[in-house]
Amino acid sequence: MADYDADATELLETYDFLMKYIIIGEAGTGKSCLLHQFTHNSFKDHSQHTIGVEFSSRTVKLGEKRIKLQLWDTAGQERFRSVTRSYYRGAAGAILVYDITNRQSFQNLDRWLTDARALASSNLVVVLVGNKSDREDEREVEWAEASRWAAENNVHFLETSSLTGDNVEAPFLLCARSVLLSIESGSLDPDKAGSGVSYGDRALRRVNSSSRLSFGSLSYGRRKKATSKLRLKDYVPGTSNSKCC
Ligand SMILES: Nc1nc2c(ncn2[C@@H]2O[C@H](COP(=O)(O)OP(=O)(O)O)[C@@H](O)[C@H]2O)c(=O)[nH]1
Ligand SMILES: [Mg+2]
Repeated sequence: MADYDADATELLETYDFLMKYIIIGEAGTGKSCLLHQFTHNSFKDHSQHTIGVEFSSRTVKLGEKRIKLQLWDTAGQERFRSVTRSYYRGAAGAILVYDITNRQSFQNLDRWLTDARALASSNLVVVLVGNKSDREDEREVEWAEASRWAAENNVHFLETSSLTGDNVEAPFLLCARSVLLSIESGSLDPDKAGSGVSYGDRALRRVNSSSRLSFGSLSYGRRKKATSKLRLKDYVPGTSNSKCC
């Protein structure tokens, strides 16, 4: 009975956009725990090494838009690289994770970013995440240094703790917001194959029932140039604990 109810909910779920994200970075940085916090709202105890790639999803709301995120959690170990890289294709967003208590996981970021940019969507939005912010005493990578690297490489940056749940929603929402802004500005077309984002059934239903419709400042049928910012009243980055550029 419980399964039946779950299926019914899934069938009724509607969304405006579907976005593909990859979660990448060295093994042990907390990628699987970060995803688990985001999708289950709890810390994943006894997290095992990810074998190849694992899939999960969550629908979020940004302003009036519902966005279904397809989340591909990849193994960080070298032996899985060729498998995991094949999942990069067509990703709209990449959550690039390092461990603030492990300098090596930060030093290897260049390689991860190069791979992602080479293989994913050409409009790929990257959010750098310094995880394990709860272990301040063991910190090996300063916030300022990571922030500089992020600015030099044109990626967003923030710190999180998958253990306490601090800031874990921010990277996913920040990424979705950037992708939406790219759509709004016309630089990303969801109808184009490989863009990593597509219109959801909610959008299609609205298109069918109206010749001209609009999602806030995003309009369909006829693409108009953006004149106003998306209204993102449900997400306010830069709360007391969020460090984000
Ligand atoms: N203190 C602390 N430990 C964490 C955090 N996130 C993950 N861990 C631990 O780090 C280890 C690796 O986590 P996991 O999610 O499997 O890393 P992955 O290989 O990147 O997927 C596990 O022992 C987790 O319990 C965090 O935010 N804080
Ligand atoms: Mg993992």
